[in-house]
Amino acid sequence: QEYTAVKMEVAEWGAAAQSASIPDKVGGRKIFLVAATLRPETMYGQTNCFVGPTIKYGVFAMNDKEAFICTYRAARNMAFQGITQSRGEINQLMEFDGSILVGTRVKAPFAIHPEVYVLPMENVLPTKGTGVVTSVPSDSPDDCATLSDLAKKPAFYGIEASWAAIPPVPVLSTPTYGDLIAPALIKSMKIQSQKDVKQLAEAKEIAYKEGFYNGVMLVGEFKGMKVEEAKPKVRERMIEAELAMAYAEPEGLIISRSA
Ligand code: ZZB
Repeated sequence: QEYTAVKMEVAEWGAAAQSASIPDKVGGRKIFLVAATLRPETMYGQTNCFVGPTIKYGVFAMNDKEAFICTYRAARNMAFQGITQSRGEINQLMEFDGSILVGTRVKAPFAIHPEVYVLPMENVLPTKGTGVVTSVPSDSPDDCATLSDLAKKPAFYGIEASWAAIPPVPVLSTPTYGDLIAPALIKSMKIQSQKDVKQLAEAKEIAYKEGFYNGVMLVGEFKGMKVEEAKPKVRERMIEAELAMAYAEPEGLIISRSA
């Protein structure tokens, strides 16, 4: 899979990170949560960022100026994809559980909400992407369902209610589902929570296909353009701005490099 890895710079650590004395910079390096996405064109609609509270994350030096927060597995992949200063070198500076990151505010590249909160998600897979997921509830049924769980029981999830109360931002429109495809699917498929994984997988398939083949951009530089065309352009813009980079999972890397 060829992902876009989006750099979300830490703007302010949450209470848990502050009590754990996580520094603002490590060895002079800025710190970024790095989220792997297949939908760069939806980044305008980010409302928060998700981590798995029980997943282990590291802080990895990429070069003298930047450190990334992601899983060890992702850092190792990055080390072989020209993202670290020297090939194959993994320089881990810290390690903690995702729960430490909850409540931190991060910068969300290209988003209409320039800063968003890090929140917990039960279904984050440690074996996919970077283990950090940027959340777009307008177009991702998983994100939409998780946010509604969090909004219902903020104390249970250890968050402030307001962090999960940001309404989905319309990013693209499809003829069948309108401006907010994920909430529309959640409603029509009667999905109750993030635990409804089977229906959510089905809803995700529909949202991917509808958005890609029939979607038209509602916001941003490529407003009015078909999603199919806008997608690589938004990605290119983010990469040019050094707010993102290409990131592939191992199988994909080998195939794309030898092809
Ligand atoms: C933002 C976004 C906006 C995403 C959207 C999807 C959608 P897939 O298809 O299963 O490969 N993701 C990334 N890493 C993880 C992880 N470790 N655990 C759980 N979810 C993860 O999934 C790729 C998508 O799953 C990624 O793209 C990311 O969410 C999430 F509007 O980033 B996406 C219809 C989906 N729409």
